[in-house]
Amino acid sequence: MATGAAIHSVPCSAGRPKRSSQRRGSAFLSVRASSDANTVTLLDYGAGNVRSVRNAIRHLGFGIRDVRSPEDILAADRLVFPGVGAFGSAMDVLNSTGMAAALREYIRKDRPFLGICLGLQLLFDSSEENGPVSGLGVIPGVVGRFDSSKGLIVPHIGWNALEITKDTQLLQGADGHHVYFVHSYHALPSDANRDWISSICNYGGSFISSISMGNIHAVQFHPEKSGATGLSILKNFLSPNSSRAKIPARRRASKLAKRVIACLDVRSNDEGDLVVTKGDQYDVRDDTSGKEVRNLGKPVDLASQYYIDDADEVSFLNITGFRDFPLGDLPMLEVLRCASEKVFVPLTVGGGIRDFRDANGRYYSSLEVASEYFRSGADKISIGSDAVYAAEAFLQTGVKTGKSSLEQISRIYGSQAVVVSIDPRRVYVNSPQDVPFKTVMVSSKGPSGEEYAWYQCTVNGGRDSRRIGAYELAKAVEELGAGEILLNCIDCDGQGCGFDIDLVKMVSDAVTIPVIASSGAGAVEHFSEVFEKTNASAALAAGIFHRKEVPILAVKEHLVDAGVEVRV
Ligand code: 1PR
Repeated sequence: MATGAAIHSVPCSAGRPKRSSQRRGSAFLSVRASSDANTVTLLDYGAGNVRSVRNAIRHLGFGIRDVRSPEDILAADRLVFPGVGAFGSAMDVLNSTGMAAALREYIRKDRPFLGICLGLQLLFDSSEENGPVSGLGVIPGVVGRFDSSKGLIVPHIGWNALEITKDTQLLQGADGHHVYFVHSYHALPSDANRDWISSICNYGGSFISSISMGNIHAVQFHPEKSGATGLSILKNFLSPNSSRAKIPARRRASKLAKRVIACLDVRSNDEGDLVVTKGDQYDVRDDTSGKEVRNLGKPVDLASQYYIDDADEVSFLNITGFRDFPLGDLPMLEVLRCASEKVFVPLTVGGGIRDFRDANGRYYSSLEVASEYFRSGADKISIGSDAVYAAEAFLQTGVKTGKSSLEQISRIYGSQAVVVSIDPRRVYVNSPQDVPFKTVMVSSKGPSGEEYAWYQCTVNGGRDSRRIGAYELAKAVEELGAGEILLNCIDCDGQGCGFDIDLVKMVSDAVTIPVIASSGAGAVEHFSEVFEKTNASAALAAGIFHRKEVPILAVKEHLVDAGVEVRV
């Protein structure tokens, strides 16, 4: 554990702001006053995408001033610090630019501060992430990894209800509400930091979900991605009023909520317009003589509606990305930009993430493609075909080259930002010995009475089958750095007969990363069935939501009645 940098100072005027005299007393750097009450200062040290935070601040009617130098930190009236990336590299940047010292000084003076995610962790003494690595040393304690040895799924991705432990205005109205987390590390509560803790959450035990002391606040969750609750927490920070949250008399135990995800398959129709479409077993063309691409609506309008309807996440799949070049698909990037200004829950984007050479011979790496998706507003990217090739190579050689799109993107953006989308097709067999792939005993026998099946992976939107099973692929991509699996099933897609429970159970039992069950939802009961019978962390649907056959709220109400914890 680091000791050198530890300052452990409670902000000098916790709860008693004395701004002007404190500023006069600063021996650190000269400070210029900033005046605009509707402008917030943002510390973005360039390690990753903070577009969502910017969008949320702007959505709440505030302007943003970016920190360019340590002096800008000291001059801030209100500072938001959304930490991104790994703990060690963030501290390297903060130390080498002089911003670490400015942050300590700003916090020591009890100036309004809101840290987000890594912006909370960096306040502590040290982190075990690739470490120990010293932090800012404002709060005593250590940041440790969630323990996955007993089957806990890490990263912790999803919605947990806040249990408020301290009277703080920041969390006013948020007690018992679900907020969105994405992290593998968390600050460990101890006697030494107890006074700082303002809320805790339960994930394999209690962990610190927020701290507050005077004007210093930090949250482990992402308020910018936590729907209306998150926006109101951000607003409490940006324009505080005098009322305080009451500590509730009775506490509820809460666990990670199961997620309900709305998915939009997007492609250009024959007129060249980008539309939301939906296939039957991946065939998106109507059964009419014209065989036109089904058009179920405009991508941004539908995504915004699903946000309002309480979807826990929205996914865009650019389903012709495998043959088109995504960076040439400017409408898709524009869709993402517009959607991210209106959707304050996580946005995932997939399709076409691979290395590419354009007509002029210019080479683009898959990392560049993913980076453009992130810059345009994606919180996570999803890789389909290219992940299959990477898994095949890994299983063949046993060597992780570090060069696949999956490995590179996960190394730079973190595994929590990388979803692998699997498109398997069921293949019936008489006996597990018939194939060198993992089989399951199927709930309904095959056409010739077969009792077993394996799930053969495909690429290019189901067009080409590969010699690898969904089970083998899932385990391999977990090894290669995937943070989550989107598990489709071509046989069930668009059929409305329920998720393929055999498949979802097999895969979700095999990996320790979250699995999103997809394909086949036709009724609310299909959602409770998949959560009761498998270890899926989320369930995704498309057709029933697009056609307005089943509202998202009806799914959630049904899940609550069935005793499944969800965000409502
Ligand atoms: O291979 O990296 O370019 O990624 C392509 C992505 O596009 C993959 O994620 C692949 O799943 C997706 N995709 C390709 N072709 C299609 C198609 O439908 N023709 N869509 C396609 C896959 C499946 C689900 C669907 C669920 C739920 N869509 O996402 O939304 O099955 O549907 P339902 O609730 O209506 O049953 P790459």
